[in-house]
Amino acid sequence: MARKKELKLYRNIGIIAHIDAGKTTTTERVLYYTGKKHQIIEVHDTKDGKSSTTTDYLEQERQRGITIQSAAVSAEWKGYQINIIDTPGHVDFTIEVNRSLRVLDGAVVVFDGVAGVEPQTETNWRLANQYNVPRLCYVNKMDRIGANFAHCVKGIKERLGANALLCHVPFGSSDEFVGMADLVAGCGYIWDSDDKDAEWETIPLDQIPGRFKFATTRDNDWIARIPELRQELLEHALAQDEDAFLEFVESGKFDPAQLKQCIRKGAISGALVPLLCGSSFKHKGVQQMLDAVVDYLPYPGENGGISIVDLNGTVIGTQEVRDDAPARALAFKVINDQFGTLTFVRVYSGVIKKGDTLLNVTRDRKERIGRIVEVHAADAEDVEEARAGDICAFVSMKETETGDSLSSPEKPALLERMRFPDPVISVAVEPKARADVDKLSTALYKMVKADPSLRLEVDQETGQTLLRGMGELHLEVTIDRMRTELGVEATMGRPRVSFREAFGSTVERVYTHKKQSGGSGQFAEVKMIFEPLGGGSGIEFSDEVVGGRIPREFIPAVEKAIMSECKRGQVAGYEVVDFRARLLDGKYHDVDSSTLAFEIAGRACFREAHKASGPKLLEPIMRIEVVSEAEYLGGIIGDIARRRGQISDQGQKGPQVYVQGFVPLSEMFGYINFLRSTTSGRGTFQMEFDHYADVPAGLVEKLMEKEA
Ligand SMILES: Nc1nc2c(ncn2[C@@H]2O[C@H](COP(=O)(O)OP(=O)(O)OP(=O)(O)O)[C@@H](O)[C@H]2O)c(=O)[nH]1
Ligand SMILES: [Mg+2]
Repeated sequence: MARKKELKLYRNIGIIAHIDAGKTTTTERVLYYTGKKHQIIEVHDTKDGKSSTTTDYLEQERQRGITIQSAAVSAEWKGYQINIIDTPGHVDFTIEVNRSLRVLDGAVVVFDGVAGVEPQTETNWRLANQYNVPRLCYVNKMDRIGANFAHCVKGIKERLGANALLCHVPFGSSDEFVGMADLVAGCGYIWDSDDKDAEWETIPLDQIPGRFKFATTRDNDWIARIPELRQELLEHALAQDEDAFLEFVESGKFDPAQLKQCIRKGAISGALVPLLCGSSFKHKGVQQMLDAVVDYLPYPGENGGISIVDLNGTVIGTQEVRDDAPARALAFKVINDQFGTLTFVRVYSGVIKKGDTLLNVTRDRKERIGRIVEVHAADAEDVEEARAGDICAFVSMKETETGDSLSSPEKPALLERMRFPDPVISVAVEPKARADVDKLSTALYKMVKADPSLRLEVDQETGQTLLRGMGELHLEVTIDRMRTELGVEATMGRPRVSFREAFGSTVERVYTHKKQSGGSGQFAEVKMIFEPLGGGSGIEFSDEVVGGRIPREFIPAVEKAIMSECKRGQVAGYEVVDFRARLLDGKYHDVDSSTLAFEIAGRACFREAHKASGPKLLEPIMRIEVVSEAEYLGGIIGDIARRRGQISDQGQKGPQVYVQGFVPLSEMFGYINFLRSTTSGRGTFQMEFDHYADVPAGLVEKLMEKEA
């Protein structure tokens, strides 16, 4: 079977933004204007549980009016197939943005026209930088009272560091917003109403000034600046092509098709970020945004292929996006729903057919592809094959997990891995009914498998099952989804901070394990050095034994002992991280030495060394941003200091002020109550994990008491 549609006619894009910017609302409009859907559902009308937007179909999403998991939809626009992933904006669900960006070719970053750049937009922007994803900015909600285009543009340039290319200029703001000037096409669009089927009138640039007299100077100034901004756009964009630029400077002439090519080139390389405006809710600017997706965002592979890495993660090559190449795909999401296990993949090269066998290169396991489906939010449609550039799902895979590489067995290749955030909060989870213990652990296992930002652990002391995640909402939603999707009810304890431990200094230790009891004895001796490493560097084990002083077969036992013993540190039983364990030397006995004896020696050596190193307790430090009225600033800053926080930045944000800083998570529980009472309910805040830092020595005991 030949390709149904040329690769150049595809766009795989994500919609990313801070919470509530209007991503889902925009996606609903896209589905309506592309003819996929005949009715628009509003996010705030789904609480009754009777209706749902296409992408927010989970019960938890409808009730809360927020997106929790990313959902894919596809639509046709002017002959192009546009696959869209609507992502959540809440910080607890960052993993969904992370994995979507990893496999998408472009992104539309949505802004609330009043709030401008918000903390989660910054986080998502950084993620898009990391994965090298070209993007467009769409300043939404221009119809809201207080919408301020200038403030948004400034934030995009200054806080995100984007080389924004102003393609649109709004006509008015709040209830006067009626359309925009299109500086690329050189015309203006004016809608005749807020209705979803309203038509727009296209007028030439020179007629625009005569049409409007807005209530604010700010809005009128934008109209007055249109000729100057058009000139700026032309120069800025044509600079992407030296010849076109020179011709323009000399003669003032340019080819409109070439202008678009220039913007496309700049957008794909990341040199330019086209900036548009609109109001999805009031049905203005969505079609223009779709045109820009087609015009300026890349087709699969246009921005280069995918990196191939070796076992250490070092890049050793690139795979171009082509059908006539070995099959290569990346699994980026696993969900359990009414269809069974669905493994979402992005196919980078080759053609994968129903019935094919692929190699899971990450796990060195063969997987047969029984069924392939194209997923449209809550629905799935069977297809015969998946090709380079496609995003689809394989049904009932057994071995494959998020982040795994799938490849043709003849030409295996490992694709660049995904990076996952560290969970920082944990809760103890118990079944509601005693008899459900086994059901609960199966259900938890399924949830954790589907969400790499969750971890499951058993508290060694209390025997409790601990679920770790990104935040309180994340854990609550997980427990609730277990009830609605898997029918298992559980209760959750109080959320607790995920502390960690580290070595305080480098320690060398010899440990001899010797036991003589009746028959055969046990003997093993290890000499090891433990060195603390910098934050986030993980755990390394190096075998430096020479001359067979410990036989080869016993060395893995020592490594295993360290890797498992480090789960429980000596300060308060938290995981020990960021160290190198070097096995230097040892002794063995022909008869009495065994794997078990070496494991025991390894464990004891670790414990003693950790204790002797002056071990440290580490705590998660959160990056926070508080936004409120200026009059409360003093109170907010003073309180951050009392919570052992540090201010990193503060300034004006539209009519409000913002304060950014770093505060230990253990001091942040219940912060919302403080903020509400201090600011009469007008302040808001956002926080996300930033790094782990040492707990000051004098505080360890106090913190541990609080935890207990
Ligand atoms: N006034 C106005 N309101 C809008 C606009 N777009 C979205 N909204 C409203 O803003 C609220 C949030 O919209 P959503 O589309 O759910 O926002 P989101 O970005 O998907 O939010 P999360 O998925 O939770 O991050 C809803 O009540 C929308 O009706 C707009 O253009 N103008
Ligand atoms: Mg949403």
